Amino acid sequence: METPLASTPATAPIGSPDTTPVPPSPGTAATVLRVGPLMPQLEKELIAEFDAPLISAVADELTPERERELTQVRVVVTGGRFGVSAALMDRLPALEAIVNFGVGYDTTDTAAARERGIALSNTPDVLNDCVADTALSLLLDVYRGISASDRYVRAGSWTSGNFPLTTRFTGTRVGIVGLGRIGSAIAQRLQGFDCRISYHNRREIPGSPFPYVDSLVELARRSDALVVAAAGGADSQKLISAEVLEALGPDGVLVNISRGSVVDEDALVAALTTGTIRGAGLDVFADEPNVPEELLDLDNVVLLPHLGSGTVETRADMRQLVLDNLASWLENGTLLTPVRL
Ligand code: 8YV
Repeated sequence: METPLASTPATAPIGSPDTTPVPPSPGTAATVLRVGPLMPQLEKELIAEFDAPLISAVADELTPERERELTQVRVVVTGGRFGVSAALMDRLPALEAIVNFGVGYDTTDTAAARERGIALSNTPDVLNDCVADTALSLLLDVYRGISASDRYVRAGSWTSGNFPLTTRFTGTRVGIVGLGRIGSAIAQRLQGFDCRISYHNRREIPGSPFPYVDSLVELARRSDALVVAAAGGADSQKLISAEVLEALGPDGVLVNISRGSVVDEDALVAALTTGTIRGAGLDVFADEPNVPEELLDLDNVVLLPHLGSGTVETRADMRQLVLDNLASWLENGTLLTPVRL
């Protein structure tokens, strides 16, 4: 049974008369705003505890009453898919903190938040394992044709002949783009497959056991598979370009578990359809939940509906971290897992 918001140690004192925190008192309607929709259990708890209203990330048309309510909002709880734009921040004059469900916060305008002194938290670490497991699943699937051969069996094709031979994954050269928390969890798993790992980051990581390659094109050239684990946002926009895909080459495989925006999706579609690279495993897309039409019929691509962190256990941990960040902010104005803005 999941711990309800009200019984966690960090949240228990909220709203209790003898521990009155920073005014206006937490628990007042519209102190907390949901920008979502969010995970249903989290929604339930935010409604029960804070009577938190919900708006969409765009929130173009709101009733005057709702607009008035927004002027009292101190904390927004949102998810990586929605975030808080500068325009929405403008409608929230009392906003102090944004609590993001998910490690990625590229949908929130961090420059606007910084300027206004608005704090931001995310949910790092608790999802490393599941996202890394997803990256490995994609690699194995693309190399060994797991999804494609499943389709083959279901279509009754096995009775007319064997599925074509696939390619060995163990021992491949894997380039990790973004050796952060998730990238490191991926590297740890790849070692179990005797992969030769190297990585590209903005900067070399002192003491890393893996060779650093300071040019992404060069990393692609030296790798059989590239795994994208870099954070999304303006800095990483279309990092995986036509040139990088060209360097990866006709035997190369691309796996992306970070953000669709990190890959030039048009270039990727072209590379997959013309054989510039051999295959791809994608958990994320530029315009989710819309997936480029051209990819749907390709057998050399595995397409997942952004399920990297989507296990019962990890989502429960993410939800708890969101609630703990929220409680901490309302109690003492600090976040447990703040993002450095
Ligand atoms: C979630 C994610 O699916 O953490 C992230 O950045 O992309 C995923 O874990 C997403 O954040 C849910 O909104």
